[in-house]
Amino acid sequence: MRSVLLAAGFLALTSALQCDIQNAIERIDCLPERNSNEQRCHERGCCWKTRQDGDPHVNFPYCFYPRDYSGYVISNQTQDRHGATVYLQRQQPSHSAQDIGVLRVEVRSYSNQIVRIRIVDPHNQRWEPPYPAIPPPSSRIDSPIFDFEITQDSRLEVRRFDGDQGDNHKVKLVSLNLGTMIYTDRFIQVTSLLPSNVVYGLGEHHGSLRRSMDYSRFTFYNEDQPPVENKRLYGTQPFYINLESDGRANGMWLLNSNAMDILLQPAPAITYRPTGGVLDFFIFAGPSPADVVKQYQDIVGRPKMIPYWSLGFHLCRYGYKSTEDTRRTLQRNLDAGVRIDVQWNDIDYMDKFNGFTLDPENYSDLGKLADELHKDGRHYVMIVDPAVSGSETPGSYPPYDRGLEQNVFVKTAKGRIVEGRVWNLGTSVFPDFTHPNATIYWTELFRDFHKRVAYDGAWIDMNEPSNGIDGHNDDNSCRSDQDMPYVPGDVYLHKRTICTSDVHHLSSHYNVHNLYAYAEAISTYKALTAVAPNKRPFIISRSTFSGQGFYSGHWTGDIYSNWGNLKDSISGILDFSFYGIPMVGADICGFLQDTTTELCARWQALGAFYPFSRNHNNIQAKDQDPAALGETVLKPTRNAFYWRYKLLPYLYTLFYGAHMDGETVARPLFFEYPEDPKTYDNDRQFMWGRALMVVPALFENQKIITGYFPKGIWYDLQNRTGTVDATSGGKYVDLPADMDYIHFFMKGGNAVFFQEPGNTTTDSRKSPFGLYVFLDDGVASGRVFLDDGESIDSITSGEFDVVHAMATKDILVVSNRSQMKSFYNLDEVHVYGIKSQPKEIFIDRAEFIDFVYDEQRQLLTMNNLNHDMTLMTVSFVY
Ligand code: MIG
Repeated sequence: MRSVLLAAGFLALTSALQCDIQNAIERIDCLPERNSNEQRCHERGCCWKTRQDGDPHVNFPYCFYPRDYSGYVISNQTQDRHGATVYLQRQQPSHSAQDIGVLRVEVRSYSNQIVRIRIVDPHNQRWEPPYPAIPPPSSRIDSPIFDFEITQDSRLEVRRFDGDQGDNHKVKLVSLNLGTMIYTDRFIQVTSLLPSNVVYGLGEHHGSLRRSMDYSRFTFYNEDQPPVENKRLYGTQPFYINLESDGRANGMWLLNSNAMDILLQPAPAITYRPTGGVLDFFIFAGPSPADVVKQYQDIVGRPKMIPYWSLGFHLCRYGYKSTEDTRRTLQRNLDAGVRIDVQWNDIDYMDKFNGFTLDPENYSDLGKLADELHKDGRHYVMIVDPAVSGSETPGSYPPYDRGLEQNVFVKTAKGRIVEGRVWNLGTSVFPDFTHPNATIYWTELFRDFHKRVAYDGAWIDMNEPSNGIDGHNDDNSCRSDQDMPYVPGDVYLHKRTICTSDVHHLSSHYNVHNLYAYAEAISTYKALTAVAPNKRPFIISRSTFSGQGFYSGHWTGDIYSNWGNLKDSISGILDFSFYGIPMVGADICGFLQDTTTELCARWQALGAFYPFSRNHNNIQAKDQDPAALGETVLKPTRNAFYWRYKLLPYLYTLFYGAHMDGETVARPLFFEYPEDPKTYDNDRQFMWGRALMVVPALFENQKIITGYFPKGIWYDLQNRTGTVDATSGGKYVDLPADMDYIHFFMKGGNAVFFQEPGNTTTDSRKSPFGLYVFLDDGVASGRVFLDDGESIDSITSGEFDVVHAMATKDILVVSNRSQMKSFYNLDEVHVYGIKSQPKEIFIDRAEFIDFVYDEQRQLLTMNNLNHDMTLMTVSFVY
């Protein structure tokens, strides 16, 4: 690696502080703990300036580091081909807590596009998360697109070469300020400058997709909290994407599982404040947003393949009264022409809300429902909560008895089993999924329960872990924030969960809290594989940690049935695309409170385009399954889901791209058009891959949707408004906000395979294939991934096909690069953007006559091809 290391040396402390930081927005907080005041500030050797009249920013720190502050200085450094090791020595105390006097900074190239920077205590092993498993550095680092430097003022900079503008032009992607860093046992702070103020990620946090830089604070300590802005939520994803002024992108991930705050300020800068662990940064040099996300997943892992059926529509609610009530609800929707693939049950099915039991009165026949669903080509999923009852008669409740025998419950610092209160009527105890016996224990429970109800997947809820009380049932000795110099988000850490002092096999709850769901997802994945060997596990988890997409999908939790949450569901979903968790959805029609007919009509239509598409509802809320709300909701539901089901071969292929290459499935417009600033704030529309853009109605009483169409040609597959021609540049177009359908457009340049939908995905899979070709400037291409849709090993064992389509206005070739594993029938082709009617069409040199040309739509349709998808050549003669 090319690098320059300049010794900062031990700078003499100047007597006059250099407080003249011209731009207030660049000030770094010197007193981030509570009770900032002038005296404490000066004790720290820092500058104090309060807010001036007319200052536009409210939240900037009054106490900030002088320009020449050298808390840590460089004492020693070595470098080799792949990086550098730098020792830092504390020069003046931070006064935050006991400083760690010597630190080691390890800078390592991880690939040609990835750098890792670790800042550790060389004398003490500090806590580091075991998940996700980090791969070793790439063995071929031959042409890194970045270098790094430690500047005279102790900044560690990572810079990307800008190929176009010559080798000397470099963009500073990261600039970590080591001089002002605070590094104590339970509080760390470090600030880095950002190349621009366009930042995404840092989930799980509610609100707009693009993050505010106005001294915004993001708190990470997984909590069961309905999604609202500025609160810590279910998951921890400390990864950001930064979009630079020319549309290039970079990103950074902090591998740290401790409670933390991350702050954005308008400098633009980012500040990390973890309360433990080490600093372990991965920097992704892009240069496209999609590259950044791929590089991130090279480190944290890519999602496993999902079962095909899980792309169907899922129906759920909290509050079905019985198996029969569940069945009736399903049936009324099927009768109304709603396509449903998966029926779910919430905690209602349990006996006394105890996991792995059945309510003997109302749900004893649940197994029958699962069997009926299977007979009809449908699937069944139910909720599983991690905590099990700790108050049953010994010998009567295996989840507790077996857990005791296998010693898998979380303990207090004094060695007793932690008793909290979740759903169980008495106490609840928490499996410790970091314990070596946990997976065996969990698998046994899953196996036994599967004998009673042949479920097909697991919905893992309450895994923050959530607790109805703060801390423990039997004592209030849980003073989690007492010895913390800094409390992230100013909220005590045992709120709605167990105590930080509680003990897991791997470490204290303080350290592993944010990993609880990740660990549970691993055990659940393994349990499901044991229950149904070689079937892809289907898991939807509320809580998440970085890299969890490898094991599970996610839904965005207890959102409200209101218009704001309908709109924000888009950013909620796109956000998880960034994290390598593409199987994500929001509760369609909203969870908390009553929905309305209009809201639910819009939401069903939008939800048809969530990667994970489930209508779910709270027990107190009125029914919101489409049939319960009548034709206003049913019409858009039938329409939107017709298209979803028809285009599933395309959606599924996007999941293949996610699994193989870390591509996103649902993605924001700026992923496809990073050079178009009009896309940066657009979180009202989104795309499926590069070919389909959804332009939904999101507001009450909406009559017009002003859609943004980036440069290119956009075909209207539904033939509602016609083609939008934006070939000469991106433009806004007003669309009618009709209630009975949702707008989506297909981007010219793509070829998209489809299947005429049956009632279920199982049925649809039997239909012949069709192909849409959307020409842009006379060309288009695309592919489809084909396999049995459920075997874990279909890719590793080679039991799959990838069929490609390449088209110009003169020729269309459908081909498969290797031996076809199965027979697939291509029966229809629709070519959009053919400017004049071909005189003749030949397929594999034989004349083909069953075609029609629609001049107005410039659409050529070929029917009854009945051709296999191994190789087909179509020529259009004009
Ligand atoms: O304390 O199982 O987010 O989807 O319906 C609430 C009942 C527990 C929270 C989940 C929600 C689910 C509910 N659960």
